[in-house]
Amino acid sequence: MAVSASWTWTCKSVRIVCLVLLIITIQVHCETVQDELLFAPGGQLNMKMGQAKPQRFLLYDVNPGEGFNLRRDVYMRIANLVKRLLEKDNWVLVLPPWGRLYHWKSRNMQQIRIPWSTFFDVESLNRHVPVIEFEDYIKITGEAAIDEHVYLQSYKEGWTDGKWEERMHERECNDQPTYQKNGEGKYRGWYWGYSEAYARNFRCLSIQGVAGTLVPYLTKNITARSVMIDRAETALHDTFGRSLYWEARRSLRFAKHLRDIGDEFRKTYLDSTDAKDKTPVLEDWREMKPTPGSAVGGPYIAVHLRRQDYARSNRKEVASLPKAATHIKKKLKELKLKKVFIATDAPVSEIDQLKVHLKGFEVYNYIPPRTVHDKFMDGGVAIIDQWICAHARYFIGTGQSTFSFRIYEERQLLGFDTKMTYNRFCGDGEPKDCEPPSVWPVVY
Ligand code: GFB
Repeated sequence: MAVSASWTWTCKSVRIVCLVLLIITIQVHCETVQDELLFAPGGQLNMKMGQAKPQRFLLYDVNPGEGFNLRRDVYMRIANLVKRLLEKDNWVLVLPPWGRLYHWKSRNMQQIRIPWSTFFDVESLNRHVPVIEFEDYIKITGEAAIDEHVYLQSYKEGWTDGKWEERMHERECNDQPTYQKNGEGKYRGWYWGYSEAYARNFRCLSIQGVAGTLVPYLTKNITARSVMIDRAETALHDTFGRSLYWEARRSLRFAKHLRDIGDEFRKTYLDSTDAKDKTPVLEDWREMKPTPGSAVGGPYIAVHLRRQDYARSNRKEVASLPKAATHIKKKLKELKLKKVFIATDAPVSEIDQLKVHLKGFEVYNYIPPRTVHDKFMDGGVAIIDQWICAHARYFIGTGQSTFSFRIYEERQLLGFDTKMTYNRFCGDGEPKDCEPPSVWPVVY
């Protein structure tokens, strides 16, 4: 690295500043070199500087039927699996592109091959475990190929003597796999919409246990460079509710561009800003540790009213629109508020009905401009809704909905009191004092 003479001379009078600048420059340079070595494309085994272990890649996918917010939960299980694997080898988590979700119904756009950066802050994820997008994986390894595709499944015979115990065995596949070997010996099937992608090998693994059960399997039984864990939801959380669980959750931040849109809506319609609401967001999640109850929230109630398949299947947790409206009005009066923000997957006709029931109050819902919807799609709009809900003074969710669960967590991470957060509508099939959602306090 060349440091010019004139630059050094100019710095004479400000030696300390120069020294600091020099150290920073060298550090940045070294980090860049390290990154280049770690992620150099070409397919050869790359070594991390000062580390003799080869680079390995963990990919994963989830049951196609699962929704956006359960998938976020599965991410946490896998991220913490990688955390444990890093104690043994030099692993990187490859983020499975988003798409083809049952609930993402907008048909005027192609919702596949979506990188995580569209929805989440990838730099924040990286502060917990090393992650890369699938597109980067292709660039680094030279092709969209996976060495080992491991399909998790349950035990055909069920639990041993009706008893649950942790266990794991390679077995014949319970069902005919949708991934099939072609004439070239490549396993083809759905790899997030990348038709060129394939696996070199495919096996089924019966498992009953937490994600960490896979550590010996991935370090001893399989030594391939890249491994994909499919149906990853089969493996449970290692540390549910404990500090490592929360670290993974805290790192799973919404993308800044989506938060900004939500913030603009709060400011324009709901008289809500971070300064007034006492909900500051620090750049690095590791430095955020708000005191529970420190957040005040904007002067509005937010609700998440899950409809669509929930309402159609007559789940007992679903409140009818008049019943939900009665609950909202009662709370608005109690908290002396006028505004309610409604996040919902309901059709416009149902939202209009709800507005009629809430006459006399100010009812808001987020309708994305065409440009926002085209760019960030149904997933992005869902996140904007969640972000606005996360900043309300009081929140009411829908029982059993993972969409609501993620809002409960988000509010805790912003410093809201659990009483202002862990609330839900009682369904028509439930008593008036139905059981509230379970509280999982953040552990730092
Ligand atoms: O997120 P999610 O897994 O939550 O699935 P549940 C619901 C999806 O519906 C979201 C849309 O990801 C959104 O695309 N959606 C729901 C919403 N509520 C809202 C909302 O308030 N605003 C916006 N913009 N979109 C589970 C599913 O859903 O329900 C399972 O994961 C299954 O696959 C089960 O269908 C019955 O946990 O509520």
